[in-house]
Amino acid sequence: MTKDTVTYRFPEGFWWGSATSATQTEGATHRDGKGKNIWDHWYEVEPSRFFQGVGPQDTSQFYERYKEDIQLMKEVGHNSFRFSISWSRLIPDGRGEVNPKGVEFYNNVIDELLGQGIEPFVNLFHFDMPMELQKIGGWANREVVDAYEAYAKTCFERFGDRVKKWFTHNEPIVPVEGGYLYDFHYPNEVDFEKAIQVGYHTVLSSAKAIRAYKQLNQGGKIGIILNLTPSYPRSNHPADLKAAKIADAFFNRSFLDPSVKGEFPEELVQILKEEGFMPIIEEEDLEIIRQHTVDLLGVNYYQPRRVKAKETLPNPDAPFMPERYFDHYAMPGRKMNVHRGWEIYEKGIYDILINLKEHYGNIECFISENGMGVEGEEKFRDENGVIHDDYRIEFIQDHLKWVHRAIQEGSNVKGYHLWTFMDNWSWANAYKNRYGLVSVNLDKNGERTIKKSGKWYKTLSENNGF
Ligand code: BGP
Repeated sequence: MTKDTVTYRFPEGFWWGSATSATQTEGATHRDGKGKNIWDHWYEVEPSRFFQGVGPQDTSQFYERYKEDIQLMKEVGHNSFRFSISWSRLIPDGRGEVNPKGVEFYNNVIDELLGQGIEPFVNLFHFDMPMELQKIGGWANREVVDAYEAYAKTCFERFGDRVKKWFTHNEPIVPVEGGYLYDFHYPNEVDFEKAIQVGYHTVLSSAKAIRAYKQLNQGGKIGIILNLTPSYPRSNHPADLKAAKIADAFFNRSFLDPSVKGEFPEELVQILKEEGFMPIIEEEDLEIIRQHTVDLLGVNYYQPRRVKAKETLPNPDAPFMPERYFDHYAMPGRKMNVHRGWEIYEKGIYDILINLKEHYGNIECFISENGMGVEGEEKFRDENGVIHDDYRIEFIQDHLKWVHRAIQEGSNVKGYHLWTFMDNWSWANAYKNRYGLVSVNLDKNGERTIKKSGKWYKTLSENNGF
């Protein structure tokens, strides 16, 4: 591909890169003073919940191999890269003493990235509550909001001279869903009332971190990363439309509205009031949330949400769930990522961007995750060790075409980060599905090899399009 053959060209300075998280890549879970987080703990008490019994200590060894990995990032054309700081590596008990080895590690990573011309995008919380704080209730306890604010401040003070793009949370709704509604994260509770309090405290913590950042005047930007799942009604029937609207309020606007507009969606507040689930809110909270909205929004997009009106009356004795107001359904004949069980609907990415343009003041944003997890990629490895993942290239292109179109129509989208740079450990799914541009061969002590998609990604970034 030469510059002349580029059909989809992106604006000058577009951010090309990928995203990872600490728990999914670092390993070294018990080394150099790191404290335990909920993943270390959950694995200790219930290893059978993890695919093939593989836990977070066996991730891709980024802690030891970060130099080699950052070199590879350069080779696959990254000009930016998002990682998260492990709260329990930096502050082992979640509050109190800072771990000098943790500071040293993140300093090294940041300096190495900058030395390679790759801008660090740093996220403060990616599902990894320090265990000492989980013991007092995690996000359900307001004290944890204060602990998080202090942790965020520590990060800005230590690293903010070089890091100019900060994110308070990644997909804050996921710990709510996983930990307090649908049982796929520790502490595995099913408790709607607590889920709402947890979600509310997370929103508040984000606003407080933004406030702390602005007070330091470090001249960078701070945002949040949200997984947005556009909510499509089955039909134009008013009952289906209403169902989709409520699902949107629960799963998208619950975090999007306070983060960008500084207020919670009225539809959601109404339901919580009617059902008696309003969280405990202290006097000055709503003003803090109103005043400290994000500069920049990260959008993670994997799949749409197909919604229809409920066809049967909800069982009044079942625990309260958002699904009391709607049902999900799978649209027959849709393209699927069969490995993950997710519908592939490329236009969803465009619909999100246009919605942000039209209803959220065209906030500056970027695609902070999008990607394809595939099981059994080893069978595509050739004799030189390269995995031929043409489906991944196609997946990225198909989404980028819609991003490109949104730009033509005035979207303020500044970049695209793939999930993910190298194959990593994916929570309870461990190494089941591979997402990387670079493969990690577990049979060869984690040997890295750039996949076909990684080589293609380099040309994408060099040509600023395809
Ligand atoms: C997002 C998370 C990532 C990552 C990705 C892929 O929700 O931010 O941490 O894991 O999804 O999903 P999974 O690993 O569940 O296949």
